[in-house]
Amino acid sequence: MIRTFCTHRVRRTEELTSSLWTFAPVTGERAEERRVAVPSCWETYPGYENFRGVGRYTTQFYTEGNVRLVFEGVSHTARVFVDGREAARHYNAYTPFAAVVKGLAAGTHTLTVEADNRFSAESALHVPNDYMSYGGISRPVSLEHVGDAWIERVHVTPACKDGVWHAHVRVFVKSLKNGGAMSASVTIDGQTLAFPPRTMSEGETVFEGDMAFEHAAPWSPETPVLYTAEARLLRDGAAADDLFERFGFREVRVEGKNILLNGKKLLVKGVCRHEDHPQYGCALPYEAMAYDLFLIRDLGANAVRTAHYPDDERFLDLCDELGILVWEENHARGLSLEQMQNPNFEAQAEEVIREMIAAHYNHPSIFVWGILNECASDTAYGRECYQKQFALIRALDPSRPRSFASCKFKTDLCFDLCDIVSYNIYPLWYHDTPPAAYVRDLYEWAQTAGGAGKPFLVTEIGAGGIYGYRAPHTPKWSEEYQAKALKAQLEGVLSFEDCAGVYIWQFCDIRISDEWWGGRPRTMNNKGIFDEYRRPKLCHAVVKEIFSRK
Ligand code: ADA
Repeated sequence: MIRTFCTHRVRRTEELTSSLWTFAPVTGERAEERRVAVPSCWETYPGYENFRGVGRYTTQFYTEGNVRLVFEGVSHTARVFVDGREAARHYNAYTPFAAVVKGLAAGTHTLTVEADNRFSAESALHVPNDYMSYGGISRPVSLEHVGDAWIERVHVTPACKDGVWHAHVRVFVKSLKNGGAMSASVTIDGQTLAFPPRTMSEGETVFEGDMAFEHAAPWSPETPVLYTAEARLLRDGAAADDLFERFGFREVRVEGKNILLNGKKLLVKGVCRHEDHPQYGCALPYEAMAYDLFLIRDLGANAVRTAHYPDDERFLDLCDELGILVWEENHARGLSLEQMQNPNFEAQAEEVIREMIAAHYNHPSIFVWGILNECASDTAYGRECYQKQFALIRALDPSRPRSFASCKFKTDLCFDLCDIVSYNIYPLWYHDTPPAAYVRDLYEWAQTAGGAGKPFLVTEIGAGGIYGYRAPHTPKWSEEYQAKALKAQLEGVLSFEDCAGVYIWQFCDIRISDEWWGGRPRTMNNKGIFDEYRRPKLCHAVVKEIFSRK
């Protein structure tokens, strides 16, 4: 499954993830081949639990003509070959990319994907960290049969004017050559907008226009109503290609200290979640994603923060369907000034933003774009990077507010650049400070540092708890201490009238890279409400009780 809904009726597509692929290491001493399922992470193959290197995946497919191979995620650097010829390269595990191969002869062809999860000077974002950079084809792969022109993507921007919902639609068409007239149409809820024919030019052609809907039902966490935009590409009136996208009629605005969704003030009660699981690595199957979201919803949470990278599209589809709000952010965690000065950093971080917004633009559940979690926002160079990335987001999507999670406390230089001020804080864990006083102190400082009058979010708060470590004297790392700390933290933050909400760090315990400074028990991040097997800790009942309060 690539999406939780049908995306084509004309374009022939197939997932190349049904039969087993052949896997073999390229680096290291081992050489044996084995059959593996895709998507998967090689850390889940017996003997490869700690393999950091290059692995090669191979499969065959039968086709003729032009094909578009779509990779939802390869961790963390990919080289793609078709019949031995390189067809694409891509850096970053968390954003999709495609390889287009023209004019294949009828017959069976070989697809080879080399994935590399090594840390190196070339990789500015995947670095030893407090989460795991896995290796493998970690998200689905699909084979699409296309002609000389196809619909690359469809973006729908909803807006409400005088009580009437409007949809501004853009159909991005990719053409392999110049010439030939093609037209397009978009159908939403039985209404069709037809575009007149245009002569295709090699590269991208955009058809765009507006549609109005007197009786559209809005999307909200309470009523997550979704609509499908059916885009068609026509040649001489016949459908040559199509792409269906799903969206919701909703608007997000910042008004003073409030975040408004369809004019209603939001109070965020969320959790931060990594894509991590002891049985799957970061390649969680659809059912496991759904299970996580059911647990999150059962907590009484209404929001998820995708720490610290763009998530699998199927997870976002589920959030759309369940009405769970999403803070999605580009890929970065805790990069120092020196790490941000890696010559590849800016290009790699900005490319993630482009790919994240291009792919995830239509999800109504995403209400804020985040960047650069806990990076060097307290430095002049860091500020330049934040400024460029916020400008890029504004250019790609002016419809959503922008923010970043700071840990720089009273030294941050970037609160004037964002629409929402957000802090990661750990009172009662990294420092024994009363939470309510601490969050108020930071809020008041932010008012003097560019954040005046803006919404204020706590994007991380929590404490460590080792599942099964029970101790009545409530020492740190016990489940009792974690429950006690989270109670004080959540009550302290949610009682602060100028706070727009909170994300708990974090949903579940996760594996971290051994090469990081580590020092964490089990070489895991143990601040989950659940352990890595999704077993609830004592704090689960505390969180559920507090999140259920109105
Ligand atoms: C930071 C960081 C998280 C995690 C957390 C912790 O806030 O953003 O990824 O490392 O600290 O557990 O200390």
